[in-house]
Amino acid sequence: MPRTALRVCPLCEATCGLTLTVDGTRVTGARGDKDDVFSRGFICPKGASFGAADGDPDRLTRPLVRKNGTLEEASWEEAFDAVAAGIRPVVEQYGPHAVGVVLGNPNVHTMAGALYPPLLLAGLGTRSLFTAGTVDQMPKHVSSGLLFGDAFAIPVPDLDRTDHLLMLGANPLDSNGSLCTAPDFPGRLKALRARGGTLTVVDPRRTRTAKLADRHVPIRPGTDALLLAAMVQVLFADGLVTLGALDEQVTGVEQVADAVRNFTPEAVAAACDVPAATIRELAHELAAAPTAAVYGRVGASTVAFGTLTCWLVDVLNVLTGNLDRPGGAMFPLAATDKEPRPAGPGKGFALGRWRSRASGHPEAKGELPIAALAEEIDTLPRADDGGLGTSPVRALVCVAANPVLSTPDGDRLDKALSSLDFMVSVDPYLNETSRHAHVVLPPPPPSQSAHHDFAFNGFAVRNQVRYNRPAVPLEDGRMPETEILARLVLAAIGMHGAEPDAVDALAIDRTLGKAVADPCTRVHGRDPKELAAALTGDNGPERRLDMMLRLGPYGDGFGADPDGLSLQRLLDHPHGIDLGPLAPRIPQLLKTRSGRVELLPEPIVEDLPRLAAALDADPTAGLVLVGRRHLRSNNSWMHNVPALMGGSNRCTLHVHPDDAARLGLDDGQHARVSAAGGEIAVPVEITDAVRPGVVSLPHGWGHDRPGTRLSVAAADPGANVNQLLDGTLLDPLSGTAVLNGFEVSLAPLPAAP
Ligand SMILES: Nc1nc2c(c(=O)[nH]1)N[C@H]1C(S)=C(S)[C@@H](COP(=O)(O)OP(=O)(O)OC[C@H]3O[C@@H](n4cnc5c(=O)[nH]c(N)nc54)[C@H](O)[C@@H]3O)O[C@H]1N2
Ligand SMILES: Nc1nc2c(c(=O)[nH]1)N[C@H]1C(S)=C(S)[C@@H](COP(=O)(O)OP(=O)(O)OC[C@H]3O[C@@H](n4cnc5c(=O)[nH]c(N)nc54)[C@H](O)[C@@H]3O)O[C@H]1N2
Ligand code: SF4
Ligand SMILES: [Mo]
Repeated sequence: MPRTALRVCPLCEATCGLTLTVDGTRVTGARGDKDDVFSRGFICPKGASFGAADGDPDRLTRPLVRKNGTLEEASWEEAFDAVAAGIRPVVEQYGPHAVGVVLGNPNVHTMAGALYPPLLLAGLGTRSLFTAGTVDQMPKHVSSGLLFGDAFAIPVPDLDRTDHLLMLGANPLDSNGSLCTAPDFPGRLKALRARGGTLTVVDPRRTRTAKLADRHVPIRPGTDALLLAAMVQVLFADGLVTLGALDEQVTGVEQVADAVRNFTPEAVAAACDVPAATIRELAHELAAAPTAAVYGRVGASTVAFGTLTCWLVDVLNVLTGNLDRPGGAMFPLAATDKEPRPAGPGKGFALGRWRSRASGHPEAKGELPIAALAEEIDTLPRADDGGLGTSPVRALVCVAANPVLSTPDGDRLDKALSSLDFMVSVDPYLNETSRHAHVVLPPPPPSQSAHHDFAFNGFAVRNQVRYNRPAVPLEDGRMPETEILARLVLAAIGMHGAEPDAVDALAIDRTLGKAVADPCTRVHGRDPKELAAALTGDNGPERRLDMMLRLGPYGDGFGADPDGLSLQRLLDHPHGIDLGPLAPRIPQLLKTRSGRVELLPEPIVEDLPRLAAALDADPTAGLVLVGRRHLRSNNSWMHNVPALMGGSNRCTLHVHPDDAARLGLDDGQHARVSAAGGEIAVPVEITDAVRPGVVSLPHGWGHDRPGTRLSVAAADPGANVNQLLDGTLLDPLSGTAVLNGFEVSLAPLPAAP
């Protein structure tokens, strides 16, 4: 008899609650859970294919261990023996930084990815950390670190209450939203317009989101920082600045006025290809709206001025009185966040505490640019010590990441990975990256994993909390990903063979020890052993969730508030618990040294001359490339689900009709695209949805490398757009790769015979 089970969808950031139909151990259907407190029944085509993605026959079921050069199925015991034997000698001979750790996007979609990587990094003591953040949102972390003293204090548009949304470089109708967790983003945008609000979309492409907007500004790629700086200039010049409730909370306002003085609308118009009058209107509309939010995402982040753009987004929110007020840009408060502390000065945010070995890139938020991963492996360190020792990276722990496709110059990375002394991948697939590993540890499919959104609740447009136990019992021979990572931590830190529960017990001891010693918590002065004994849950990860919930802002405080949250309360509410609309959090959340919002931080001052220089560049030179996402795709790893492939989900190059005519390209014909990192051949799709001078190609394709097990994806491999990049183009403050707005050249290829 089929039964149903609830599961929050892990396939994008919207976190929709799903009702799964389960037949035995197979998920045979998925529909939106109409009782879910947050998503209220919404589902998209990807969520509807949950069963197909979950049950993909190409998913690995057993660990793989390299023997005589080939990957063979092995027992878990053998696999972890090989991990310990691979990593420890590297640490002992070359030091901890010789072990690199790569964390990919799905870590923010799993409990394991939230709970164990911090312990792995601390236990190893390595500074060689590379994550998907530096091909994504790192500029936002840096800007928030500088403005608010906390890299995770990222404001989200208060989508359900705002009167005006200015969106740059985001296409939530296809991506379902990012750093703004909102199930049914499209419906929420339609509701904004239905209540009389306005939506402006700035994007070089006329996206599905742009089509929904009141105004679409088809900006020249890479120039948003100029546009936003000019809007700030207009606010000052036209007397439109108002800080509202933040009046006493912000430093550096006058200094910002000085810094943007020369970025007038007239000065930036040619570079942005946006009329000066339009820029003035955008600024006036923003200032005049009863409430408004400025929001920028991937197209405002993975660009040459990524950090400046992200900073200007929040400068505009501050200067129009919209930061931290209902209807503006607000800070969520997740159930597992720390209990709020009294306001006051904090430690601030530092950049560049160490530098990469080969090129001397400064760290940001403890990370090195993932675009520099290959050179950190294949190049000997420079003589001067950036703080990483004298050895290149010789061993790699890769969790839920596919950098061969998702980061610049996969061909070079391919070679570098194959030269490592040791590599372990925690990945359900044998793919372009994991094929280089000496050991592959496959997590079970999502239906067999418990779920809680540690990451996305911190970016959600409404505070709420949900927890699902596994929808399907763990198959024989499988290991939960939480246990895989706990055992990996033990193997990496020289405790191979200890019980994985020891890792959770250690985390619990540390957290409770800190909490009872902290006079600002409700458990101050209590006995940590007594608190640990009071934790409930069937396993280590559940006990840790229980602890975080109970210590958190809505928690029961271990008895202080009997109605507060605990694991048991979540289990009693399978459709989740609503924790209310977002509420103002300034000044409490600020952790800058001044205890204020520091509107013009020094690193920004130092980067502004680079922006000024962009005013003089010849904007009409050459073609530039931008990315795009498709509703039925997800980065590099969902091209293996037949139900999601085909139709318009294809790896084609969008070219404007004027450019196609100029270059002699026909629709469907193949073109050669060349840039600094290499060249690829792709079919052309002529469309006026891209502006002239811009071509667009999706990422995550290029599934034609040997040695993978991706039968569906390999049949229609597409080409890897990131092969066009050589890894040297970075936003200097955040180390984030420039994936949008880089120059390419195009040539027609003869039709295939
Ligand atoms: N040109 C260009 N490049 C881009 C982008 C772009 O817009 N343009 N976007 C960038 C962005 S925003 C991102 S986030 C990165 C993503 O970069 P990555 O994180 O490197 O790439 P993904 O394709 O998300 O690959 C995730 C890996 O996790 C595995 N996986 C899936 N589910 C699980 C799981 O439950 N557990 C584990 N352990 N593994 C799992 C998959 O098999 C896959 O190998 O790509 C970036 N690359
Ligand atoms: N269906 C689907 N959903 C996804 C993903 C996926 O691969 N597929 N990936 C997930 C991930 S990891 C992330 S990070 C999010 C990303 O979510 P979004 O940020 O919404 O992602 P994109 O759809 O890449 O939108 C970026 C937009 O920026 C535009 N753009 C490019 N360059 C510029 C520029 O210089 N200026 C401006 N103003 N715009 C520019 C592009 O044309 C594109 O429309 O999506 C997530 N959801
Ligand atoms: S919008 Fe995202 S979370 Fe919701 S069903 Fe679709 S893929 Fe899943
Ligand atoms: Mo991302």
